Amino acid sequence: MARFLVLAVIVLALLGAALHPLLFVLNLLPFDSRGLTSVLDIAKSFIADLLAWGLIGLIAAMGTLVAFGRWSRRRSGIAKSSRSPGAGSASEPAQGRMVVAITAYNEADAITGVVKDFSTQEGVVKTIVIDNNSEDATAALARRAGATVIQETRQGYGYACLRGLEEALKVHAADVVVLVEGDGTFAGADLKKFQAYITQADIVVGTRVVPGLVEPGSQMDYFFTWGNIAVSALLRLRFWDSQFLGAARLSDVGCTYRAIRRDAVLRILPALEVGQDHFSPHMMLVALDYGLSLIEIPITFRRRIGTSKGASRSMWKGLRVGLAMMWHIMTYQPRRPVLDRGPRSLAPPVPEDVAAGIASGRS
Ligand SMILES: Nc1nc2c(ncn2[C@@H]2O[C@H](COP(=O)(O)OP(=O)(O)OP(=O)(O)O)[C@@H](O)[C@H]2O)c(=O)[nH]1
Ligand SMILES: [Mg+2]
Repeated sequence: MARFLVLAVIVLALLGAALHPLLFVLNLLPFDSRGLTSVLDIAKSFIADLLAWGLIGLIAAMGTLVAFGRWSRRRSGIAKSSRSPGAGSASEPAQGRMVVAITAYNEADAITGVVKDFSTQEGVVKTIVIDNNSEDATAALARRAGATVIQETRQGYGYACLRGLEEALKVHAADVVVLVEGDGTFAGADLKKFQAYITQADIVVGTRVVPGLVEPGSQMDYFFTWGNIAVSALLRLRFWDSQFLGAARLSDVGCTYRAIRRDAVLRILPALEVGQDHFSPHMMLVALDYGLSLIEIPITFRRRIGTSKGASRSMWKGLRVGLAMMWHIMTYQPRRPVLDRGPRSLAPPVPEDVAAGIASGRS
């Protein structure tokens, strides 16, 4: 309900904004357009009034929610609360032993450096390269650099990621699966950040829209930065949470660099089905649908080595991928089996001594 309300507000605001230049142009026309302009003027005022009253209503509703939240918290008493953070957690905190799955399609220029960078990081037990029908020396170079190379013949970024997840599950020594691209855009050193946060969530995804962490000349220009922020907002609307403005705090839906707990991969893998370029938001949708906890962390993002095969091949391709993502988010049908609908998994349980401290009022 809240989701549709917000969408309606966005559409009305866009419509209202479009009426201004339209009326301006109509007034300049050499023929008499007074009939039409007066109707449009009324529509413009109506939308402005509606939005103004909507804003006042929103502020009133927010005030009520804040007051009600405070009142009910005081009434029930936090110390008596039986629900500690993580009560619904589906899994044990991960130990941080990682298998890294690298997707690669004609990445001969970059793959040696990427494999060496990731395989030498602390906690990495295995590095796999998913070779997606490369015609260059990607596979041979990856093997020589020390990776296990798997051939995925179904062409597509999503198929390469899916195969990466499947192959990673075969590595039983690892309890965390990391997905990454073979184009040199991501840094192995950032694995430490994923390792730190994967103890607190089922899935940790990188965000590339953090000022200061994005190398000039990388894929993240104005178009991709704003586009990812806008599509993330749509995804937050799709899985809405009134308090946090979305079930996950997301700003970048297209980042491949992500860590997933092994048990979380086992849960969502059967439901993952997108083989093309909009796989990344698809995986987020399925994860949120299945009640997994998903957090986003800032990562460094570098200029790619070699030529692009994805969204940044051209403006047109970027637009097509963006529209496919938006369409998928809007039309996604929840697929979590009814029997699986347990509580949303949160952070790992609070240690008993800390919980006892909270209960006795110690901070
Ligand atoms: N686009 C695309 N990428 C594939 C495919 N198979 C494997 N990949 C790999 O998946 C990753 C994503 O493709 P990229 O070309 O980096 O696309 P992008 O990240 O949107 O844009 P840039 O990094 O700026 O080029 C790369 O590591 C590719 O080598 C495929 O069929 N299509
Ligand atoms: Mg890339």
